Amino acid sequence: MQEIPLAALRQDQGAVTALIANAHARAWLRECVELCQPHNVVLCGGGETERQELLAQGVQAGVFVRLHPQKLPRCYLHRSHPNDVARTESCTFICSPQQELAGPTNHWMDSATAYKKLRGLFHGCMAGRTLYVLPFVMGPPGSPLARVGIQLTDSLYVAASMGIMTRLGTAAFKQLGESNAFTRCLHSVADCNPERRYICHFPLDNAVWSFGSGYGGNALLGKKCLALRLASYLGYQEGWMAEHMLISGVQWNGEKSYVAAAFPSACGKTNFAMLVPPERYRRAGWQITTVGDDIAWLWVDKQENRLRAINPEAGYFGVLPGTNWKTNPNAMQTMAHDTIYTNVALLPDGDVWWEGKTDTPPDACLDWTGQPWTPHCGRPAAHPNSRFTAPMRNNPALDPAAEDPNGVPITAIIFGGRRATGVPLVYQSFNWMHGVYAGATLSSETTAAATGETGVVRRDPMAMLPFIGYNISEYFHHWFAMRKQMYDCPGIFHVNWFRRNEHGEFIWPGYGENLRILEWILKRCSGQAYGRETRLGWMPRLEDLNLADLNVNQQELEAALRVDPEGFKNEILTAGELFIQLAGEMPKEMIFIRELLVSRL
Ligand code: SAT
Ligand code: MN
Repeated sequence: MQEIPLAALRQDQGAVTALIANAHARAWLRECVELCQPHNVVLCGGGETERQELLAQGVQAGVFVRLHPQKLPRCYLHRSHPNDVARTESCTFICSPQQELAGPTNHWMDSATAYKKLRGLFHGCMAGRTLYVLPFVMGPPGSPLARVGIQLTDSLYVAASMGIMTRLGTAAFKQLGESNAFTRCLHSVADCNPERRYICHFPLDNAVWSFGSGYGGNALLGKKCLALRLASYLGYQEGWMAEHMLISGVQWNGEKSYVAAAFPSACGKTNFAMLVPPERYRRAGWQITTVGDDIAWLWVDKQENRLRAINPEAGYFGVLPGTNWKTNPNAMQTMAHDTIYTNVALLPDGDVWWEGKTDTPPDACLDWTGQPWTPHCGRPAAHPNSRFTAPMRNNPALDPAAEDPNGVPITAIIFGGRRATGVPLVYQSFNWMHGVYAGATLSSETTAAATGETGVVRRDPMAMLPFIGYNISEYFHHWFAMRKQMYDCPGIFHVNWFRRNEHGEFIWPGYGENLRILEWILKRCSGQAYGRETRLGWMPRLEDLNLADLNVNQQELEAALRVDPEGFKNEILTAGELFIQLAGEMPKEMIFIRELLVSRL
């Protein structure tokens, strides 16, 4: 951390040039300082010592609570403002001169109007506060897709979190050199007033202005704002893709394969990415390793014409409720040290707790807002969207290629939603085009990851509805167009772990057992498994799945593997809403596939 003297910054004296050699970055910083008028400016160079210093300052300032030093070494608790606990999609805008760029699924604001409004809000908003300058790289440095961003923020929590989630510090300036190609990320929590909360993206200016929230995707601007919304638009222009996908490595039968999977927020991406194989599989040498748990950047390499992927992030921002030593031991180990816990309960001894961490709740604790809590008080102890922020190098199952600038080759793409009824456990699309249709019509029940009602079924194309930074019909076109770059393409699959029986219980046990479905998927991709042709796609029969030692109701499972005609019809009909929304803009491939499906009814 280096303090930048304000006077020197204004006059651009040698001291500042030595700290920030890039003239574009320097000029932009000067502009933002004039606008926000912070009391002082601190440049974060990255590294462990600096992080500990930031955290210690946070403890002093009441931003962090230090947790039990032996049970949770170098771990901290942060409580966010109670009105600021999840992404707020209603305050998230794509800003451009024409609405056409944002398309029908994004909130849009005219750029000039947005800049005017935001300049008004940012004016003087950091008076008396520190502005942290956070240069960061998304992606392994040296990767053809790696991107530099610089976030200016008045939040210590954000500064400490960005140090975990991105490759923070001077490495970014090294990667950037003299170039102007960095994402300008301006952020202030201000007074955290939801009435004055704006997360504005300017795809044409490679900029994000975020005001009035300190939480997750609203505030850690490298994540959803840069790595998905802006990157998706960049990828569209440059011929690659930014997707809301985990990337896992699978060691099996002497082979190593990689899959990418898209599930909406809080539908188990982190759990799937860190899956521990069931005992029988472990004995047979199966192993799952994590490349990424939330975002994938995918491109087609020019030598082999195959789809490859990197994880642009350096850490995980994972959901806590339901996470425990049984459901996700790798996550538990990952967050055992050097982790920031947000909105969990604090135990009297300085340990933390959340619903589902243990079977029996603690007798007493402080809930996520800091209020005394007991098991029968009628409130949850942790917020349903409480999270851990941990560096990926803590993950005992980190894939050896997680830092490889050349990424990993992708064998299968998996789309999944959270659906109680109607959608079967797994099917394989007939081809890329049909797979794109399956992804584009993905639907899921809403979760606590975003504000609003939970449990409502909504269409969430490619699990990207809140993250496509441009016109969704162009986005679909781009998916179809990507196929033309590939010689051979990954198989595309659809899964639903969340189907329930008539008593409302999950039919499929999920978690580690999902590997049984993954085995069928990988074998399909290498021509080693049978698939039955159904109206929906290729599906396994019961005997095509390895169900040894698994305690599931065979009848229910069989039903979960069937395409029921009414459910199928209903899916096609309700997908029609998307077609109406996109009116004349829907790619013709989508229309043809839908006609084919209808003709199978
Ligand atoms: O967007 S967040 O980073 O807050 C989490 C998510 O919704 O996936
Ligand atoms: Mn996510």
